[in-house]
Amino acid sequence: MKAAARANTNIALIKYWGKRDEKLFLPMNSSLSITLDRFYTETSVEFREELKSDVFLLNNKPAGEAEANKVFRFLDNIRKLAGTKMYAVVISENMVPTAAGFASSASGFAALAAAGVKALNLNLNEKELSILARQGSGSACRSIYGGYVEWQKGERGDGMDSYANQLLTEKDLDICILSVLVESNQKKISSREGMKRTVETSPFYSGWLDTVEKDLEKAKEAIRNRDFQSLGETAEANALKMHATMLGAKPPVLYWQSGTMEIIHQVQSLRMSGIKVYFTIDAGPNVKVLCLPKDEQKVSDTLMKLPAVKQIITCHPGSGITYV
Ligand code: 2P0
Repeated sequence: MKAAARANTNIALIKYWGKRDEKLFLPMNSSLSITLDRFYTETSVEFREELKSDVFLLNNKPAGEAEANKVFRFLDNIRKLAGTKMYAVVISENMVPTAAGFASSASGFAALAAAGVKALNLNLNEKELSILARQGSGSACRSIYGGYVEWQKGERGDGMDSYANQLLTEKDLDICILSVLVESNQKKISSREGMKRTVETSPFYSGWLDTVEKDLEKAKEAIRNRDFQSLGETAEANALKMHATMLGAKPPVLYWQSGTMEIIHQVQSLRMSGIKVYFTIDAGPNVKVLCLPKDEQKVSDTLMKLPAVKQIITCHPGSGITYV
């Protein structure tokens, strides 16, 4: 009873920020992302009758307790679906370097959901797989699909209408996503903690909720029309709004470093020179810069000259789950 799957990570253009149900990972707002082609998690899951407990190896080592417990709790969800009590050996390879500035939880739980379900021969469609992956980490529900993906927040208390679906495949619209890494020694506040504190204490959070669904509609229209400028403008504004809500939290959540600002200003100045280039920022100091493939080299060379920039990794839209 063994299967293995690979899932790519994703970057949100309209951000998921805030939960209405922490246990089921139900979001306050819908979101939209691009699945990327460069960073992935590959996971094998083997259920065995004789095991007395679950085992989780991450990058060839037993995982830390906190990490392992998240995985074991997630396996409970799969066991419940299958009506089995069998324990499993989970072996995960993370090709999402921490330094790349992407969370590995999206690709991690998407790959685990896909491999676990296949190992038990459960017949889940993509929607059901997305609902399952969501319960490991919210953003994981988007990594089931390739290309451009929307996560509908849903309304129900049981989360059965909170899942992702694909808007365009990775082949339909190529854009370039530069992951621009900056120097930082900052102790990180996890996304999970950051969004919780924001929802509970920020007076600006209601402003976020007032406009995020409009941003989502604008982004979807831009994707439909292959309008890169509108997509970039909408994504950039949405990211800034998300960070603005965090600044109002108590105590404030500030992920930016001085290098983050340098990149923002350089992107703005490239734009003044006529290049269509935009940025988005997640729960960390690194910046993801969006541009058209024809401008990739110029944008990358210009940003690399900034002293605060350590490394740039160039990504494009990538595929959804694959079985290996
Ligand atoms: C996103 N982020 O939409 C947002 C934008 C970070 C900033 O999803 O608590 O690891 O596991 O559901 O998905 C990162 O948070 O949080 C995230 P949990 P997750 O991509």
